[in-house]
Amino acid sequence: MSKRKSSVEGAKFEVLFVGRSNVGKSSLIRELTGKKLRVGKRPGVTLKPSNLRFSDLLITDLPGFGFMSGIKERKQDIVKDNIVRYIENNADRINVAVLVIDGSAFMDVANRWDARGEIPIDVEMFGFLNELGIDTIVAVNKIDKIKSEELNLTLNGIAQFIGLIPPWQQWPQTIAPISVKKNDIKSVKALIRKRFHDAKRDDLFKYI
Ligand SMILES: Nc1nc2c(ncn2[C@@H]2O[C@H](COP(=O)(O)OP(=O)(O)O)[C@@H](O)[C@H]2O)c(=O)[nH]1
Ligand SMILES: [Mg+2]
Repeated sequence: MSKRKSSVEGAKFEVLFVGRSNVGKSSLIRELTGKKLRVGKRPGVTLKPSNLRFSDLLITDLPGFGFMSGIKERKQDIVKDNIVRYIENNADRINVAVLVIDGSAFMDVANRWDARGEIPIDVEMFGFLNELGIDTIVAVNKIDKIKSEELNLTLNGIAQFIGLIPPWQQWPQTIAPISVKKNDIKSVKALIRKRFHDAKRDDLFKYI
């Protein structure tokens, strides 16, 4: 049987989006590229990465990891294994990863895990990407849900958790507070473009 030509064939520059389910990955990709990605009926049920292709630019949306209500633990483990395998197998081609987190929920969730002596899954993922030498941007989404007087405190807490010494403003190449809902994504867009520019690929600006 003939196989459909792979959407990753010939890709030279990959931007990878990763994060828990429901943090806004697909919404962010849609807002950045103007292209709608395949979206599952139920959040997090997709097991496989979905791709967008623009010339030799590959944009990958990984399935959401972590706890998903109504989805069996066994399936969550499969998703996590698939994600880890995908990143390991493609680390050489991935120029930049965008770890999307829900800024409005992160501190509560992370503190709960921390209190149990566990490493929060977002923190684990950031460390994993770093270990593989993958340049990573942390897009802190849903800041519209954070009270303005608490924003700096929250961003400092997130920085601290992922091992970046606060204040968060010391890490302008890494931490990008955004609100896809409010259409405020310029910080992450600028950071992705910076990676294009550093790779002498300003021609990719027309896609993101
Ligand atoms: N309040 C708020 N909601 C958002 C924001 N971005 C995405 N959402 C909502 O979060 C939910 C999950 O978004 P989705 O893109 O499907 O997340 P994914 O599972 O990570 O791909 C949807 O209901 C979005 O409308 C944001 O910046 N603020
Ligand atoms: Mg999605």
